[in-house]
Amino acid sequence: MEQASFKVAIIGAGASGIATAVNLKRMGIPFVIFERADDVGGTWRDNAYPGLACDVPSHLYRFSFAPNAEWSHEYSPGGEIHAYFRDVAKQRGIMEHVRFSSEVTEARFIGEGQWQISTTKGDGGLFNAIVLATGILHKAVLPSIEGRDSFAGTAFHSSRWDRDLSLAGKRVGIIGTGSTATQILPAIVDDVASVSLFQRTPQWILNVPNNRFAEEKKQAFRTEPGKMADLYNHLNFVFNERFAAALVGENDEGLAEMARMCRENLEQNVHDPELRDRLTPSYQTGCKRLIVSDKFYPAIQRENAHLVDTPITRIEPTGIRTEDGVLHELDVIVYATGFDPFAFFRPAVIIGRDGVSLNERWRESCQAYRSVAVPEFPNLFFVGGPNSPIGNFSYLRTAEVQIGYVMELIRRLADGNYREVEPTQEATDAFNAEVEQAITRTVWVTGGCTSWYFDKRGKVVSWPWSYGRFKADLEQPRMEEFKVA
Ligand code: N01
Repeated sequence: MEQASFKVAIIGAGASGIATAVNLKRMGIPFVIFERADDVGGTWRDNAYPGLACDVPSHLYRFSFAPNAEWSHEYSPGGEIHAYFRDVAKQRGIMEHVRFSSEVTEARFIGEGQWQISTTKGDGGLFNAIVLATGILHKAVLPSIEGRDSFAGTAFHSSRWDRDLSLAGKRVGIIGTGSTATQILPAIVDDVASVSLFQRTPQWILNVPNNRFAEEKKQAFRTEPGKMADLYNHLNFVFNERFAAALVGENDEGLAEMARMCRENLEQNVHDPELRDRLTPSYQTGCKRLIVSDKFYPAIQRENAHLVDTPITRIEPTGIRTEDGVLHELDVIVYATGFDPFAFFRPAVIIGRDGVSLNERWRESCQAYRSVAVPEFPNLFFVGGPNSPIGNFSYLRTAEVQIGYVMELIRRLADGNYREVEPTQEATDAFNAEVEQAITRTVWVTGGCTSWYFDKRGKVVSWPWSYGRFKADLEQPRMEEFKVA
């Protein structure tokens, strides 16, 4: 028997919030989305740096329920992905459910299966369940380098790119060598007077061109949607089952092949042996998130591009000084220094049963039950929660699998089967113990690098098994591992 007033709050109108909303709408369950910004799109709204593109193929990086024949490239530019999410939200009638510019400051469990939500706009209220769809890479990290605030030029984090900024004729410094920096550098090298890349650790790079889709190909996708479905399934297999399996120790041949391809890319495309040496990582391929680019090596070899691998000493008003005493004079500094993937819903405050604070509980380590729920926080669910497969599968597939599972629990709540549902502490501990053991076999741990996958305890927090296991684990809730009331 459905409860007449049952209502769900979704926090965040990025990809996972939109997909959650589409599912709730399909099920006829009322919901509201709280979004702190004034537009949907999450990370694809926030990031606007030159060269921004997805490193997951376009025909996989889309919702399973919303194929798109119009992608311009094999790997979509960021602006196109943002437009896609906006279109899906509009076409599926999601926009009218979004409370824009309304940041959730607190969610408090008040008993009787109810949560009280407070927002900056004062438009919160009571809800029976919450889905936290707050994204993974939204809290920018600036490096703690001495003198950072003394720089007299323009400086900003890569995710805060000013779309009106012109870099023409400027001397630009980029700190970092992750996916972001390796996309920015080739995109600006033609415009700037010079670009210096401050590298602390080199990266393995797979040479993958990003071709345009010919009009005939798009037309074929439009007229025969089955072709898009086949491609989606094929890419899902290659990416989630082959590539991801290689990272977690279940496809050693695949890992060796990836390593060979990256080394070949370096050897064939970086011509000066000294530069090649400086660009050669000392850790195993796949340890850090693999970079796909056919543009980075050509760009870093351009005359006005400089690789600076002497450690940074400090930032001064006119530039960056390195340990060899050299001052690299700059007009602009771009911090491509990544994100804090453990911020989750924060800075909001979440208070569960008996006043227990999730912020406190997750101070050192964020632990959840199968990436989607936490004991003592009834009816509170995560999409992209702790131990989500962050370094391996396509995030949209990950989110959809988690949403399917969460929907099953929400359906039971909405049907009145129970008023409250939360995982048991025993099941949560058992899951986390299993993760801790399994993660030691993954290349993220054995590969000899550090990365943003490590938490404060120095432990990698990702999904240490195959995509098959992820799907199987989240196929159906095992109700014996939950407490219900
Ligand atoms: O950040 P990162 P990102 N001094 O954390 C360096 C996704 N993404 O924004 O390796 C000097 O990877 C740091 O050095 P080190 C994707 O999942 C996706 O590039 O720690 N350097 C590193 O080189 C990706 O993995 C797309 O030694 C400092 C860099 O900063 C994730 O976002 C596109 C430093 C940070 O690299 C994050 O990528 C872009 C310091 N004090 C991003 N501090 C897609 O295509 C940090 N660094 C979908």
